[in-house]
Amino acid sequence: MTIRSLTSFFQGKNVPDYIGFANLPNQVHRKAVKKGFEFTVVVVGESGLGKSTLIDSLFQTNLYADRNIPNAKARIKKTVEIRKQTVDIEEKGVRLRLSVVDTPGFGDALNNDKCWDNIVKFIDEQYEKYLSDESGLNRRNITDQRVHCCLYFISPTGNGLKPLDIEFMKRLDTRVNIVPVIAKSDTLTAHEIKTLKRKILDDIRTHSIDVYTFPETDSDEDEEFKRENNQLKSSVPFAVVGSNKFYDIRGKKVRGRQYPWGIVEVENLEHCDFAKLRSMLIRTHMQDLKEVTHEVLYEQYRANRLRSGDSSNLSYQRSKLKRESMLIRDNMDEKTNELLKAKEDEVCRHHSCKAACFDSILNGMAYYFFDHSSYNV
Ligand SMILES: Nc1nc2c(ncn2[C@@H]2O[C@H](COP(=O)(O)OP(=O)(O)OP(=O)(O)O)[C@@H](O)[C@H]2O)c(=O)[nH]1
Ligand SMILES: [Mg+2]
Repeated sequence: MTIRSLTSFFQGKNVPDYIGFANLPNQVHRKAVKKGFEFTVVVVGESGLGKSTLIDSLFQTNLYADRNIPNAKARIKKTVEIRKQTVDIEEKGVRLRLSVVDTPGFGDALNNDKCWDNIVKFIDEQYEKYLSDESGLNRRNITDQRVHCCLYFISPTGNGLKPLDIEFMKRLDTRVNIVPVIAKSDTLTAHEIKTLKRKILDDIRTHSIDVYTFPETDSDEDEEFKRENNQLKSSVPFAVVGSNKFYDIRGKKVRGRQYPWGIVEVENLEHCDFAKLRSMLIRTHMQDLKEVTHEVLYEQYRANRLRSGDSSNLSYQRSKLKRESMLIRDNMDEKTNELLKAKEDEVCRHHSCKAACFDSILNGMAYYFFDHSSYNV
């Protein structure tokens, strides 16, 4: 709109009888859509549990066309191997930069001692990168590569969590939102799934593992959302099935797994929780996962980092996760608070120094103009 048309808009009979700030959400929406979204998921779990297949099924992109299955010899030596792949997906004009971090081979090597090290290191590196980008000059255009969610695959054959799962999850839970899933749930009966879910939840509670907690819904939230939120909450750990094969069922192409007695449909809610997991990740809770990552987990990393001074001797302190970053700040020990206060004082000093400089420049200019005008007179 040109200045002329704007003027005529406000002078003519088109003057709106409202101020217009009700349009703010649209502005925010437009800006966010323009910028696009970034979301990173890491899949963790024993080898062969169907991680790569599930990722294919979830995001409908064949990220793993060039899959390379290690032979027995390679497995003995292999520790953890991190593979990150990024795809740009667009749906109805909204761009999503999705990154999937795969950890093939975990639990696959003969010696699984400290097999979490590389994954933990990878997650920390993303925080470290974000931290240094934040203190750089181009803060406004930071690409967020932090890991927002970890799909933790639990074996359907176990009796709850294995000791390795517990160790692994405990190391991850202060760093990333863990969403536990029961892999290959088509190998279990409905009753077995129910029992395994209960056992896993018991283990999570007994070992104080902080998995992702769904946000409480506000009382003014619409009923449909409340119902969906509760339904998703009660499905954790999600019992999933993955497949990259399609079958014709009732005239539709359907993702599924064919058995002699019939086809397990991946997206059928009566067959497994796949559709619920996808809903939660993409449609209903992606933003919350990102917020918890930024406001709770990253804040915690940052505080620990300030306390330790440098990333190499980071002493990671477990503390109960809270959604509000201010609560975390209240919980920080005195030393961290002192450090943060010192930093804030420094910033204040910097600002007042800048203001003083600015004042003196203005005064100097006033003097200069005054001087010149008096000279001219
Ligand atoms: N029964 C069943 N089999 C599955 C399922 N998902 C994948 N598989 C099969 O399990 C095997 C391993 O699947 P992958 O997706 O490669 O497993 P992964 O966890 O990525 O394995 P690594 O990359 O070695 O860690 C393949 O033969 C899949 O077809 C499932 O939901 N149910
Ligand atoms: Mg894989």
